[in-house]
Amino acid sequence: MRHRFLRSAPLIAALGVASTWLALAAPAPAPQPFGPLPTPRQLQWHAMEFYGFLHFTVNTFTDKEWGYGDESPTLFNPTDFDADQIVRVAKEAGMKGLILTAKHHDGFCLWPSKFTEHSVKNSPWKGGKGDVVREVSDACQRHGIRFGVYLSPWDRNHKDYGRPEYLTYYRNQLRELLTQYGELFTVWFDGANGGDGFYGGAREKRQIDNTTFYDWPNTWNIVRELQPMASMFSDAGPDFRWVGNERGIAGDPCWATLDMTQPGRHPGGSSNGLTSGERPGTAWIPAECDVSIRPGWFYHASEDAKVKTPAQLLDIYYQSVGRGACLNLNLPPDRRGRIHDLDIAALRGFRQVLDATFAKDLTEGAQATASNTRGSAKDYAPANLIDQQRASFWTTDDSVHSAEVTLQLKDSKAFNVISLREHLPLGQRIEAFAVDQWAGGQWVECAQGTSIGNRRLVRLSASVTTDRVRLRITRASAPPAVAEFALHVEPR
Ligand code: FUL
Repeated sequence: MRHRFLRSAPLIAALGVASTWLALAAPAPAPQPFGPLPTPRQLQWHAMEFYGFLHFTVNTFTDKEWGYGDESPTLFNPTDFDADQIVRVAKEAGMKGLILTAKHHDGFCLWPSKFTEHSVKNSPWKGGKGDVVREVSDACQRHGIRFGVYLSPWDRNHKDYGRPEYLTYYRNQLRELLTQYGELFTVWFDGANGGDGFYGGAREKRQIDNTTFYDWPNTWNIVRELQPMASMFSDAGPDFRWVGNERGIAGDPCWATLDMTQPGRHPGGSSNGLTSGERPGTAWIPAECDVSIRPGWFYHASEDAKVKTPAQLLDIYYQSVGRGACLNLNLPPDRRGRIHDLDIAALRGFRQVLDATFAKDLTEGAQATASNTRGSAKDYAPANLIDQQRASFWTTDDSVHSAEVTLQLKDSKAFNVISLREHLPLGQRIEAFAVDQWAGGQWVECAQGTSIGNRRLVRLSASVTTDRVRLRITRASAPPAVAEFALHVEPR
């Protein structure tokens, strides 16, 4: 309103030159947001892009993926546990945070919970005085990465699992984790549920109705109250969703929104539609791609030869982060309580290529021009696409939904990776885009795609050499708002 007021011509005339200057400098109003929008906590999560999982429990010592719940706590005895080593490895790989399985389906707690004896306090490790959650959260803080927890809803050890009393137990444990280990960036609620287990000695099958048993809305309220900036994961949100597979691969397209009125959706769950999301949707619930660096989530010596190669990890990165999702890559600590050398070597190879690729943006020093720019050219100028600032963006007048930006590069450059980002606070607006190169006196298309969202990486099969590139927004539901158009070289 204030801007419109300053723009009113008779008033400006009456106020004289100084006000005219003010009117010219006043920013043009931003476009209206479109569709469901991310919250500040989700924006923080998006900005992380790449973080890790740590699967560690009695399974590490029994060589299992799912413990039955009858494992003795004495089995948990890492010989050389080193949280600093684990966190350093994750940080050097470029991870911005780590999520620890504080309790997996077997029910064994990696912290000395007051509410059970089935924990590290009855393990020989550190004479029962150890606390893995404490050590990993402290190490994350020391090394400047974020920390989050996984607390399995399904508990094959607890006698009350399947009964209302279990919910009290689960929430008590959640409160311990939410209050004793500093600021959490996420609480990760696994969707695997019910079946046979130890259950306090009953050794039986217990089925639950996962649409009602956990009363998720009230459990989520506890997280909101105690850790308001923690983003919560479950199959269908509330803050970010499962991508529908454990291979680390997002759909193409991968929309950041879901339609929560679809049949089969319920708090904490969903049966379909998670891989690509839905557009325009009713809620901002972007995808996380979770995958292990090895076939299993827990360490098994038998999988030492099956650690994913740097090339496989890169493929995953481009198909997760590069499709607007976050990548949650699992690193399983071994029986020493450290990340194995083979995993470290793979991560190093992967990181080296990413660093070499993204260290330099070839659009530096380019001249950007647009077919349309909203309001004063300065506020929403196409130059904002190449200023390396996430907060600034190029956008168009309200009536313009398809538009293009041309970059005249400083000189001829060869590139094979294109990076695009939308300005997320205004919602996911773009539905299709294309990129052209200037070749032999004409524009030649070199890439096209659909969803952009937090990030779209286009990996070209062959490198393109040109001094002029063009981004065309070919379909959008609102004036496009683009924060980044960058060009990189992946060494191959
Ligand atoms: C699944 C679990 O059953 C696996 O053990 C693992 O924790 C994976 C991340 O989620 O649902």
